[in-house]
Amino acid sequence: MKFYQMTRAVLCCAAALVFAGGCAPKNEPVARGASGPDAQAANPNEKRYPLTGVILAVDREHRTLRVKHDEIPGFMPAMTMEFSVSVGDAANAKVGQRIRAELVTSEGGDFRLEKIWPDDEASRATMDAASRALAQDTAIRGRAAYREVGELAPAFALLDQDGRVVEAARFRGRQVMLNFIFTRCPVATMCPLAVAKFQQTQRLAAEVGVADLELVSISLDPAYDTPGVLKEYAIQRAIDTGNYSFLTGPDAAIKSLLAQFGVLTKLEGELLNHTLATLLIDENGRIIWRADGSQWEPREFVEKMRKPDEAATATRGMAGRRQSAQGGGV
Ligand SMILES: [Cu+2]
Repeated sequence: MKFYQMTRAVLCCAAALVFAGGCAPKNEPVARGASGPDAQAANPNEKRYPLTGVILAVDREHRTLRVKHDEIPGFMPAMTMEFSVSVGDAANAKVGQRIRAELVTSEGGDFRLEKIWPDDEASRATMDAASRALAQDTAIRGRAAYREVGELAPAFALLDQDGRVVEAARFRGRQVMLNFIFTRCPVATMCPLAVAKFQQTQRLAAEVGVADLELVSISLDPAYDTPGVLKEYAIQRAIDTGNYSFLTGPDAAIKSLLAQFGVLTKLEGELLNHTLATLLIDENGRIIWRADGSQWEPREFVEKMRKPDEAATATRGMAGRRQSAQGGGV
């Protein structure tokens, strides 16, 4: 397979990464469920229109939103309507929130919204600025865009599974475990396994008393993985999102992050092939460990995390040194 050979060649000289295999069986079309976007796009009775508007009411039980939408050129004038949405989008919807989405109409007269993104001025400005800075930084770093262990992790501003803007700075003072996944990944040993291992790590870390851990999975398929899609993914897997966030955002930002974190993706027809990397970032934002491929163990990461007793020892040690330094000075 060409991509495999190419990645091996690139990786051999760039870094000792291990290509973990494609995200779909070779030479076989990806089976998409009836709810997959391609199945929807292929449905001749459905039409799609870009829509912007403001949420006026949320009915979580019936999964509907009342939205005051702007004019949809060539289809309908501005008006207030009710739309059905997914479980994740219903859970995330907030009254007064401005959104952009795709309006899907079917022959039965059903109006549904998909690909819902928060579209308020403030979040957009924060994410666009961060995305531009990140793209510029990646371009300037050029071939050195890939950040080695020991370097600082790049800054970013993305949206989490609740549709909230999350900036990298929020994780300062916390230990962060980070990877890239996508919700439609059809290969059990790739993204689904990576997420399951993050959950195991989350439990194991809590058991040994690591209280400042944040787990972060960034989508490498932002065209499909909206906050609502990530929300549903987390709900379906009963993920404790107290300290495990799923992030998505502007395509340009994701591309830069993939380059800087050394993860390769390639769309081959319907298949999104990608490598896997798992990173541990310390309280100061420095990358202290990475594992390439899918063979890492939760235990090896938890061993590398700073434990509360170590933190106390380090503080005591520092205090001790300070005292003796002061003593020496007097
Ligand atoms: Cu995958």
